[in-house]
Amino acid sequence: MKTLWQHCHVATMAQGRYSIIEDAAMVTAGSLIEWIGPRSQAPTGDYAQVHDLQGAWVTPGLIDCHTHTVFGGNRSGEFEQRLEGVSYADIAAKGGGIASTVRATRAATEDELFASAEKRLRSLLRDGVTTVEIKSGYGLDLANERKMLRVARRLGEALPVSVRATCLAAHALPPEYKDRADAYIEHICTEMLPALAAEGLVDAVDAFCEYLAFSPEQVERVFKVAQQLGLPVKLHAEQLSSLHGSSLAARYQALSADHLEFMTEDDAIAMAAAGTVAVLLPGAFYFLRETQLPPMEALRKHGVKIAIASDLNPGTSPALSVRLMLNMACTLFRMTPEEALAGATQHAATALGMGDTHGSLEVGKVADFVAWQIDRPADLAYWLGGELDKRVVRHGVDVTV
Ligand code: DI6
Ligand code: FE
Repeated sequence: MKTLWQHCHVATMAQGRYSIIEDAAMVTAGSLIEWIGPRSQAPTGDYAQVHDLQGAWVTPGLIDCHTHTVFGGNRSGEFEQRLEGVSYADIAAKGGGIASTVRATRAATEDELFASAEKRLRSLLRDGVTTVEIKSGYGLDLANERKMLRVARRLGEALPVSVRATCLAAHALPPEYKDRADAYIEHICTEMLPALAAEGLVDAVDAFCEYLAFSPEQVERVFKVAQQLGLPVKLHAEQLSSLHGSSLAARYQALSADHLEFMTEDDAIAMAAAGTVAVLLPGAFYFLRETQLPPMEALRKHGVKIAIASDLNPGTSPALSVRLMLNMACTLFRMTPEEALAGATQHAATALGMGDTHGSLEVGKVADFVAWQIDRPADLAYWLGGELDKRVVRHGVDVTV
């Protein structure tokens, strides 16, 4: 079944550039793009449907390539306490911080986690997202990590969005392993990852490489097992200090290294050589009032692909809009609106290992796109959130919510 979409301009985002086609048309056949180009050259044919996009700007569907959408409770109470002067250390000593989200996530049923995550995910979808990555990492034992990953899979079945599920068991040390980080890593490697992978719940493996989380040596043990299981890896690296986790990630051909405020030029060289995408997370930078900027110059100079994501999580980035992240990437990191949009389309797809099928509007790729009623593509990074008038198409079907 062929469909013609016309009366629009397209920012195809091919090669991570706007790659604009003015007065364009697109032909979709089922879930794929069969033809795209100037309307005057559109193939004539017997179309089952013809859509007038009313002068919209069409872009690829937005891709949020780093989220922790599934979690129990939230930490707005801690946010308020901190602003009233209670220190982070005091909050943590009273069982707050990440530990409180682990408790709430463990206490929640799968259906409860699904219901709360669905609301957050719908916010992202209303903003034009058609693909999202969702991490585990607040369960921290086999049963609870499985519960989180099952919720991620169910969200992808229930909502019009492609979900990639990432196992982040090495996110934090669970209380029952206090002072026994190596033993927890061993448990992840011998029990959790093999079981979760065998159940088909894992598309990629992630870890938090940081002095207050896991060391590069511990992360490498997890990466080795992921490699044996045939799973690609990603890494939270260089968020608070420089441990060169991003270089370690590059050695394992990681899809991405994420955060990166404290990375060095040598890390950028290693990532460029490996094709590892730099996923920058301006929401966490903003929420933590970080002052160390990611090394934009080094990333650009060495040709590292840069993606932008929400990092949606209850502790450091309660961000429900990818477009707001595009704005922050521009204002905080001085990215151009074109770079930012590439970061939430083509480069985000590459950060999920989906770069050949998603992320740009080209013949043979999946027909996931948004027709925005805007004046120019820069509008997507310009408005601070809010709702833009638009139509969202996924797999060739209008799924506007
Ligand atoms: N980096 C972060 O910013 C979050 N996780 C991570 O690895 C924090 C998660 C939380 O505080 O709940
Ligand atoms: Fe994260």
